[in-house]
Amino acid sequence: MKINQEVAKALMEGKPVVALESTIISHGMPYPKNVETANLVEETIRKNGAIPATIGIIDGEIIVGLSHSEIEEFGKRKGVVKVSRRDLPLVVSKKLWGATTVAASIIIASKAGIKTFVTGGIGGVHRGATETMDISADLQELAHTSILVVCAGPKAILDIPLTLEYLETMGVPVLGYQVNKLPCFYSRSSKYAVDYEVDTPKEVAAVMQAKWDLGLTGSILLANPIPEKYSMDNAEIEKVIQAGILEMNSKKIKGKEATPFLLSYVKEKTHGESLEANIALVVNNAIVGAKIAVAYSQLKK
Ligand code: PSU
Ligand code: MN
Repeated sequence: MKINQEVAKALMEGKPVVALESTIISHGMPYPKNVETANLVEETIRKNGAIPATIGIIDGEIIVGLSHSEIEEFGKRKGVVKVSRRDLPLVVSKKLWGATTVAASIIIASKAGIKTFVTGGIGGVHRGATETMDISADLQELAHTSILVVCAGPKAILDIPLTLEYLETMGVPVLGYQVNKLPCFYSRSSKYAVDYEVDTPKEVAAVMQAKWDLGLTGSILLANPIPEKYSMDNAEIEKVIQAGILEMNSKKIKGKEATPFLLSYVKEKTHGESLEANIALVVNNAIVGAKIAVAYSQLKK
Protein backbone atom coordinates (compact mmCIF):
# COMPACT_ATOMS: atom_id res chain seq x y z
CA MET A 1 0.00 0.00 0.00
CA LYS A 2 1.39 3.38 -1.00
CA ILE A 3 0.25 6.44 0.92
CA ASN A 4 1.15 9.65 -0.89
CA GLN A 5 3.56 11.97 0.88
CA GLU A 6 1.13 14.74 1.67
CA VAL A 7 -1.42 12.34 3.12
CA ALA A 8 1.21 10.40 5.12
CA LYS A 9 2.56 13.61 6.62
CA ALA A 10 -0.91 14.86 7.53
CA LEU A 11 -1.76 11.57 9.21
CA MET A 12 1.46 11.63 11.20
CA GLU A 13 0.74 15.15 12.39
CA GLY A 14 -2.87 14.34 13.28
CA LYS A 15 -4.20 16.69 10.60
CA PRO A 16 -7.63 16.10 9.07
CA VAL A 17 -7.72 13.73 6.08
CA VAL A 18 -10.79 12.68 4.10
CA ALA A 19 -10.73 9.44 2.09
CA LEU A 20 -12.60 9.06 -1.21
CA GLU A 21 -13.48 6.10 -3.43
CA SER A 22 -12.76 5.53 -7.12
CA THR A 23 -15.68 3.32 -8.25
CA ILE A 24 -17.77 6.45 -8.52
CA ILE A 25 -15.13 7.70 -11.00
CA SER A 26 -14.70 4.55 -13.11
CA HIS A 27 -18.18 3.03 -12.87
CA GLY A 28 -20.51 5.64 -11.38
CA MET A 29 -20.32 8.54 -13.83
CA PRO A 30 -19.42 9.05 -17.50
CA TYR A 31 -16.20 10.73 -18.69
CA PRO A 32 -15.37 13.64 -18.40
CA LYS A 33 -17.93 14.52 -15.69
CA ASN A 34 -16.46 11.80 -13.49
CA VAL A 35 -12.99 13.38 -13.52
CA GLU A 36 -14.32 16.92 -13.15
CA THR A 37 -16.36 15.78 -10.15
CA ALA A 38 -13.47 13.93 -8.52
CA ASN A 39 -11.27 17.02 -8.85
CA LEU A 40 -13.99 19.35 -7.62
CA VAL A 41 -14.57 17.09 -4.61
CA GLU A 42 -10.87 17.14 -3.73
CA GLU A 43 -10.75 20.92 -4.10
CA THR A 44 -13.83 21.28 -1.90
CA ILE A 45 -12.21 19.20 0.81
CA ARG A 46 -9.11 21.39 0.74
CA LYS A 47 -11.19 24.58 0.88
CA ASN A 48 -12.82 23.24 4.00
CA GLY A 49 -9.56 22.57 5.78
CA ALA A 50 -8.80 18.89 5.17
CA ILE A 51 -6.58 16.85 2.87
CA PRO A 52 -8.23 14.56 0.30
CA ALA A 53 -7.05 10.99 -0.27
CA THR A 54 -8.70 9.29 -3.25
CA ILE A 55 -8.11 5.54 -3.15
CA GLY A 56 -7.49 3.26 -6.13
CA ILE A 57 -5.37 0.34 -7.31
CA ILE A 58 -2.81 0.81 -10.10
CA ASP A 59 -1.09 -2.27 -11.54
CA GLY A 60 -1.88 -4.10 -8.33
CA GLU A 61 -0.53 -1.39 -6.05
CA ILE A 62 -3.00 0.12 -3.60
CA ILE A 63 -2.69 3.91 -3.63
CA VAL A 64 -4.01 6.19 -0.91
CA GLY A 65 -4.04 9.67 -2.42
CA LEU A 66 -4.20 9.48 -6.23
CA SER A 67 -2.63 12.32 -8.22
CA HIS A 68 -4.66 14.39 -10.69
CA SER A 69 -3.23 12.50 -13.64
CA GLU A 70 -4.03 9.18 -11.99
CA ILE A 71 -7.60 10.32 -11.37
CA GLU A 72 -7.82 11.31 -15.03
CA GLU A 73 -6.68 7.81 -16.01
CA PHE A 74 -9.26 6.18 -13.72
CA GLY A 75 -11.88 8.30 -15.45
CA LYS A 76 -10.89 7.32 -18.99
CA ARG A 77 -9.41 3.86 -18.86
CA LYS A 78 -11.41 0.86 -20.04
CA GLY A 79 -11.39 -2.40 -18.10
CA VAL A 80 -10.76 -1.03 -14.61
CA VAL A 81 -12.13 -3.67 -12.22
CA LYS A 82 -14.80 -2.64 -9.73
CA VAL A 83 -13.18 -3.78 -6.50
CA SER A 84 -14.98 -4.79 -3.34
CA ARG A 85 -13.53 -6.89 -0.48
CA ARG A 86 -13.95 -10.04 -2.57
CA ASP A 87 -11.87 -8.66 -5.48
CA LEU A 88 -9.00 -7.09 -3.53
CA PRO A 89 -6.61 -10.08 -3.38
CA LEU A 90 -7.08 -10.86 -7.08
CA VAL A 91 -6.59 -7.36 -8.38
CA VAL A 92 -3.47 -6.98 -6.23
CA SER A 93 -1.94 -10.35 -7.12
CA LYS A 94 -2.79 -10.08 -10.82
CA LYS A 95 -1.43 -6.51 -10.84
CA LEU A 96 -4.58 -5.00 -12.34
CA TRP A 97 -6.19 -1.59 -12.19
CA GLY A 98 -8.98 -1.49 -9.66
CA ALA A 99 -11.56 1.15 -8.73
CA THR A 100 -12.50 0.68 -5.09
CA THR A 101 -16.12 0.68 -3.88
CA VAL A 102 -17.17 2.06 -0.53
CA ALA A 103 -16.45 -1.36 0.99
CA ALA A 104 -12.90 -1.71 -0.35
CA SER A 105 -12.12 1.99 0.12
CA ILE A 106 -13.02 2.03 3.80
CA ILE A 107 -10.99 -1.13 4.46
CA ILE A 108 -7.97 0.59 2.92
CA ALA A 109 -8.63 4.02 4.44
CA SER A 110 -8.95 2.48 7.85
CA LYS A 111 -5.68 0.56 7.47
CA ALA A 112 -4.06 3.89 6.59
CA GLY A 113 -5.45 5.46 9.77
CA ILE A 114 -8.06 7.70 8.12
CA LYS A 115 -11.26 8.23 10.11
CA THR A 116 -13.48 10.14 7.67
CA PHE A 117 -14.75 8.96 4.30
CA VAL A 118 -16.97 10.71 1.75
CA THR A 119 -19.04 9.19 -1.05
CA GLY A 120 -22.30 9.79 -2.92
CA GLY A 121 -24.58 7.02 -1.81
CA ILE A 122 -23.77 3.72 -0.14
CA GLY A 123 -24.72 0.33 -1.50
CA GLY A 124 -27.38 -1.59 0.40
CA VAL A 125 -30.04 -4.25 0.21
CA HIS A 126 -31.37 -4.41 -3.35
CA ARG A 127 -35.07 -4.65 -4.12
CA GLY A 128 -35.97 -8.28 -4.56
CA ALA A 129 -33.11 -9.31 -2.30
CA THR A 130 -35.27 -11.94 -0.64
CA GLU A 131 -34.95 -13.79 -3.97
CA THR A 132 -31.60 -12.61 -5.33
CA MET A 133 -29.71 -12.18 -2.02
CA ASP A 134 -28.15 -9.08 -3.58
CA ILE A 135 -26.90 -7.20 -0.55
CA SER A 136 -24.03 -4.80 -1.15
CA ALA A 137 -20.76 -5.73 0.52
CA ASP A 138 -20.73 -2.08 1.64
CA LEU A 139 -23.07 -3.01 4.49
CA GLN A 140 -20.82 -5.76 5.89
CA GLU A 141 -17.90 -3.42 5.82
CA LEU A 142 -19.79 -0.60 7.51
CA ALA A 143 -20.48 -3.06 10.29
CA HIS A 144 -16.81 -3.89 10.87
CA THR A 145 -14.68 -0.93 9.81
CA SER A 146 -14.27 2.01 12.18
CA ILE A 147 -14.72 5.09 10.05
CA LEU A 148 -17.28 7.85 9.57
CA VAL A 149 -19.03 7.50 6.20
CA VAL A 150 -20.68 10.63 4.83
CA CYS A 151 -23.25 9.94 2.11
CA ALA A 152 -26.53 11.34 0.80
CA GLY A 153 -28.38 8.29 2.07
CA PRO A 154 -28.66 4.84 0.52
CA LYS A 155 -29.00 4.97 -3.26
CA ALA A 156 -32.66 5.34 -4.21
CA ILE A 157 -32.46 2.23 -6.41
CA LEU A 158 -32.30 0.10 -3.22
CA ASP A 159 -34.80 -1.31 -0.78
CA ILE A 160 -34.48 1.44 1.82
CA PRO A 161 -36.36 -0.14 4.77
CA LEU A 162 -34.45 -3.43 4.41
CA THR A 163 -31.18 -1.51 4.22
CA LEU A 164 -32.06 0.29 7.45
CA GLU A 165 -32.97 -3.00 9.15
CA TYR A 166 -29.64 -4.48 8.14
CA LEU A 167 -27.72 -1.49 9.49
CA GLU A 168 -29.63 -1.71 12.76
CA THR A 169 -28.81 -5.40 13.11
CA MET A 170 -25.16 -4.68 12.41
CA GLY A 171 -25.04 -1.88 14.96
CA VAL A 172 -24.35 0.95 12.54
CA PRO A 173 -25.90 4.23 13.72
CA VAL A 174 -27.64 6.10 10.91
CA LEU A 175 -27.50 9.83 11.57
CA GLY A 176 -29.30 12.58 9.67
CA TYR A 177 -27.30 15.75 9.16
CA GLN A 178 -29.66 18.57 10.19
CA VAL A 179 -32.63 16.38 9.24
CA ASN A 180 -34.72 13.75 10.99
CA LYS A 181 -35.94 11.97 7.84
CA LEU A 182 -33.57 9.83 5.84
CA PRO A 183 -32.38 11.53 2.66
CA CYS A 184 -32.49 9.17 -0.34
CA PHE A 185 -29.70 10.17 -2.65
CA TYR A 186 -31.50 12.06 -5.46
CA SER A 187 -34.05 13.54 -3.09
CA ARG A 188 -33.67 15.39 0.20
CA SER A 189 -36.18 13.36 2.12
CA SER A 190 -38.08 10.11 2.44
CA LYS A 191 -40.76 8.75 4.71
CA TYR A 192 -38.17 6.88 6.81
CA ALA A 193 -36.81 8.31 10.05
CA VAL A 194 -33.09 8.35 10.81
CA ASP A 195 -31.92 6.96 14.14
CA TYR A 196 -30.72 10.33 15.38
CA GLU A 197 -30.39 13.86 14.08
CA VAL A 198 -27.07 15.67 14.47
CA ASP A 199 -26.62 19.31 13.63
CA THR A 200 -22.95 20.25 13.73
CA PRO A 201 -19.57 18.77 12.74
CA LYS A 202 -18.57 18.95 16.40
CA GLU A 203 -21.55 16.83 17.39
CA VAL A 204 -20.62 14.19 14.82
CA ALA A 205 -16.98 14.21 15.97
CA ALA A 206 -18.17 13.57 19.52
CA VAL A 207 -20.19 10.54 18.35
CA MET A 208 -17.11 9.17 16.59
CA GLN A 209 -14.99 9.58 19.69
CA ALA A 210 -17.62 8.05 21.96
CA LYS A 211 -18.20 5.03 19.72
CA TRP A 212 -14.56 4.11 19.28
CA ASP A 213 -13.49 5.00 22.83
CA LEU A 214 -16.11 2.49 23.94
CA GLY A 215 -14.34 -0.10 21.83
CA LEU A 216 -17.32 -0.41 19.49
CA THR A 217 -15.73 -1.13 16.16
CA GLY A 218 -17.67 -0.30 13.04
CA SER A 219 -18.70 2.77 11.18
CA ILE A 220 -21.11 5.61 11.69
CA LEU A 221 -23.28 6.49 8.71
CA LEU A 222 -24.03 10.16 8.25
CA ALA A 223 -26.79 10.91 5.76
CA ASN A 224 -26.47 14.44 4.43
CA PRO A 225 -29.33 15.56 2.19
CA ILE A 226 -28.74 16.74 -1.37
CA PRO A 227 -28.96 20.56 -1.69
CA GLU A 228 -32.55 21.77 -2.20
CA LYS A 229 -31.77 23.18 -5.63
CA TYR A 230 -30.85 19.75 -7.02
CA SER A 231 -33.31 17.60 -5.10
CA MET A 232 -35.49 15.53 -7.42
CA ASP A 233 -39.11 14.54 -7.02
CA ASN A 234 -39.38 11.20 -5.19
CA ALA A 235 -42.39 9.93 -7.16
CA GLU A 236 -40.89 10.79 -10.54
CA ILE A 237 -37.53 9.22 -9.87
CA GLU A 238 -39.30 6.17 -8.46
CA LYS A 239 -41.09 5.57 -11.77
CA VAL A 240 -37.79 5.69 -13.63
CA ILE A 241 -36.14 3.33 -11.14
CA GLN A 242 -38.94 0.77 -11.42
CA ALA A 243 -38.68 0.78 -15.21
CA GLY A 244 -34.90 0.47 -14.89
CA ILE A 245 -35.19 -2.58 -12.64
CA LEU A 246 -37.57 -4.24 -15.12
CA GLU A 247 -35.13 -3.62 -17.96
CA MET A 248 -32.22 -4.81 -15.84
CA ASN A 249 -34.01 -8.07 -15.05
CA SER A 250 -35.03 -8.66 -18.65
CA LYS A 251 -31.41 -8.21 -19.71
CA LYS A 252 -30.33 -10.54 -16.89
CA ILE A 253 -27.98 -7.93 -15.51
CA LYS A 254 -27.01 -8.75 -11.94
CA GLY A 255 -24.21 -8.85 -9.37
CA LYS A 256 -21.70 -6.04 -9.52
CA GLU A 257 -23.18 -4.74 -12.79
CA ALA A 258 -26.54 -3.94 -11.19
CA THR A 259 -25.67 -0.62 -9.56
CA PRO A 260 -23.73 0.87 -12.52
CA PHE A 261 -26.53 -0.19 -14.89
CA LEU A 262 -29.25 1.42 -12.82
CA LEU A 263 -27.33 4.65 -12.24
CA SER A 264 -26.71 5.06 -15.95
CA TYR A 265 -30.30 4.08 -16.82
CA VAL A 266 -31.64 6.77 -14.49
CA LYS A 267 -29.21 9.27 -15.97
CA GLU A 268 -30.40 8.55 -19.52
CA LYS A 269 -34.07 8.69 -18.65
CA THR A 270 -33.78 11.93 -16.69
CA HIS A 271 -31.74 13.52 -19.50
CA GLY A 272 -28.77 13.94 -17.23
CA GLU A 273 -30.68 15.58 -14.37
CA SER A 274 -29.80 12.70 -12.07
CA LEU A 275 -26.12 13.07 -12.97
CA GLU A 276 -26.17 16.76 -12.02
CA ALA A 277 -27.91 15.75 -8.78
CA ASN A 278 -25.29 13.07 -8.15
CA ILE A 279 -22.46 15.57 -8.63
CA ALA A 280 -24.10 18.17 -6.39
CA LEU A 281 -24.67 15.71 -3.57
CA VAL A 282 -21.11 14.38 -3.57
CA VAL A 283 -19.68 17.91 -3.45
CA ASN A 284 -22.08 18.74 -0.63
CA ASN A 285 -20.91 15.65 1.25
CA ALA A 286 -17.31 16.74 0.76
CA ILE A 287 -18.01 20.03 2.54
CA VAL A 288 -19.57 18.31 5.52
CA GLY A 289 -17.00 15.49 5.60
CA ALA A 290 -14.08 17.92 5.61
CA LYS A 291 -15.61 19.98 8.41
CA ILE A 292 -16.12 16.85 10.48
CA ALA A 293 -12.55 15.67 9.85
CA VAL A 294 -11.37 19.07 11.12
CA ALA A 295 -13.61 18.87 14.21
CA TYR A 296 -12.49 15.31 14.95
CA SER A 297 -8.79 16.16 14.68
CA GLN A 298 -9.31 19.10 17.07
CA LEU A 299 -11.10 16.81 19.50
CA LYS A 300 -8.24 14.31 19.35
CA LYS A 301 -5.73 17.06 20.15
N1 PSU B 1 -22.15 6.43 -4.86
C1 PSU B 1 -22.35 7.09 -6.04
N2 PSU B 1 -22.03 6.41 -7.18
C2 PSU B 1 -21.49 5.14 -7.17
C3 PSU B 1 -21.30 4.48 -5.94
C4 PSU B 1 -21.65 5.18 -4.81
O1 PSU B 1 -22.82 8.24 -6.04
O2 PSU B 1 -21.18 4.60 -8.23
C5 PSU B 1 -20.69 3.09 -5.90
C6 PSU B 1 -19.90 2.92 -4.58
O3 PSU B 1 -18.58 2.57 -4.91
C7 PSU B 1 -20.61 1.81 -3.85
C8 PSU B 1 -21.08 0.97 -5.00
O4 PSU B 1 -19.76 1.13 -2.98
O5 PSU B 1 -21.59 1.98 -5.90
C9 PSU B 1 -22.10 -0.06 -4.59
O6 PSU B 1 -22.09 -1.10 -5.52
P1 PSU B 1 -22.82 -2.50 -5.18
O7 PSU B 1 -24.27 -2.14 -5.04
O8 PSU B 1 -22.54 -3.38 -6.35
O9 PSU B 1 -22.22 -3.01 -3.91
MN1 MN C 1 -24.64 -6.36 -5.23
